This record gives sequence, structure tokens and C-alpha cells, in this order.
Amino acid sequence: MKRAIFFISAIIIISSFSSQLLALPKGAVARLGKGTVNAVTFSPDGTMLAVASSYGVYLYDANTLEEIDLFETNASMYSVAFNFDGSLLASGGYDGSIILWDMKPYIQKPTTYPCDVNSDGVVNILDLVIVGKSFGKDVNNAKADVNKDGIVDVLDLNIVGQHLGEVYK
Ligand SMILES: [Ca+2]
Ligand SMILES: [Ca+2]
Repeated sequence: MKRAIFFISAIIIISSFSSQLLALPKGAVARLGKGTVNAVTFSPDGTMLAVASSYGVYLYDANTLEEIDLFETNASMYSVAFNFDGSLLASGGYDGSIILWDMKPYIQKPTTYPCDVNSDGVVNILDLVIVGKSFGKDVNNAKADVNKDGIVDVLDLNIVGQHLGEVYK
């Protein structure tokens, strides 16, 4: 009986100790990372998180917090940095190497282009005309409300105007 009580007590002590270790600090939303984490950085658009660790470089989806990929390396990585548009990631290792990773396959392209009001793949005068004709109306044409503020007005026209000539094909 004493042995059973000791065993149960040990389990309670161990489980409360491990739950303290796993508890997130106040204000934290997640705990990520494997191996020894040496550096972290967000991609310029904020969609990815790169982690330099003893296993290599981990990529996480910054929104879902799911692991996207692991770039395994021979040496432990201690630094990571994206270039200005997030198309390249540089990692520095303890072996003195700097590895450049192609991030283009991981960059999420938008599925919609609000300035292409008529969805023909080009922002041109036709999109401006649609927005202009929808002025003052009760957002019957929701696509003409480019900035999604509930009214179609000069602000929407201005946004489309700034994107004139863009091609999404
Ligand atoms: Ca168009
Ligand atoms: Ca609007």
C-alpha cells in the first residue's frame, strides 16, 4: 500500500513539474522549435518564420504555426536573414558557411487582385470605368469597393489608378 501511495505521489509530482515546463509564458501564443534554437526571423511579408537551429533551418507558417519545411544542414545554424522581398533566405552556420535558400516556392501568391475589378487579369481603364459607374451606389457591385470600406468612392478609383498597367497572368 505504501508503495502504491509513493508511486502515485511520484506521478503527481512529475506531471506537475512537466506541466510547469510546458506551460507557455504569459502572453505567449505558441512554443515552436526543435534542437537548439539560435535565431529566428519573420519573412518581410510576415507570412513565414525562419528558425536557425542545431538541426538546420526550420520554416513555419506564421499564421497557422505549422511547420512548412526543414532545410537540413551538416552544421548547426546560428543566424537567418531574408532579403528585401523574401525570395532568398541566408543562414549562417557554425562551420563558417553561409547558405542561400531559394524561397520562391514558399511565397504565397494572392488568389485575388482587388484592383482588377473585372477579373480579366489586367488593371486598365475598364476597371476604372466600373468603379466610376458604381460611385455612390450601395455597394451593389462589391468588387468596385476595392478598399472594402462599404462605399464606392474616389478612394477606390485612386487605388485602381495606382495599379494601372499591372498584369496578373
Ligand atoms: Ca481588369
Ligand atoms: Ca471603398
